[in-house]
Amino acid sequence: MNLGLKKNSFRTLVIASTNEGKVQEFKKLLSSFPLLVVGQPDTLEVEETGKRFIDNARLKAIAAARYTGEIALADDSGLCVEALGGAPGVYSSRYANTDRERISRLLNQLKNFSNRSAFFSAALCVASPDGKVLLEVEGRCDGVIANEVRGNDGFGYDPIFEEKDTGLTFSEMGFNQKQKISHRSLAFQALMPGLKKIFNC
Ligand code: ITT
Repeated sequence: MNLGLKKNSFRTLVIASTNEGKVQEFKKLLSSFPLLVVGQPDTLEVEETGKRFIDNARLKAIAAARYTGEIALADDSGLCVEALGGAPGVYSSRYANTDRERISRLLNQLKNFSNRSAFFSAALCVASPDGKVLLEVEGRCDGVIANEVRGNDGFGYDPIFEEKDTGLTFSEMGFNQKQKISHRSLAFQALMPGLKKIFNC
């Protein structure tokens, strides 16, 4: 794969996200890479106008790469609930103002449903400062929405997402266990070979 980049020309990777929980997960996932992994500047705002996770990941990666002049990795992710026709989906972060309010709205909406199947989806995109998409991948993790919050770790919807094989919420798992099975980790594993190529490491 010729990506049209000079070998070793970039050593910094910008995580194109304003979500501290995501940025921390990526820093851990990338800890073995010889890269300076930084969050995006506070001054950058990107409107997420896409209908699909991958569309928004692309928008965010390209905007951050152009803005910083560095290679950028964006994640657009969310929780898709079967009984709600896939909602909140790409609107997961806009479902309410805070994590606590988002969780309580979702639990409330599902009060009268016995079908609590759901999945987390993550689309990752890596872009270069000239606005070119270098890599794109997606990952998914299936589970159900718990009846109440459980566990202390993680972020976002983690306390109510019960992973299907373990029966544990992401918040009950802690990072190391979540890392083996989460939507973001699965997408990241698919991204890794291409990322190594880009950074020649
Ligand atoms: P950026 O767009 O700046 O990255 P964001 O929080 O707005 O930040 P998204 O638009 O991708 O990110 O929205 C994702 C939503 O889904 C957000 O509310 C997250 O907290 C939630 N989410 C994504 N991955 C999650 C995970 O692994 N655990 C819990 N919640 C997650």
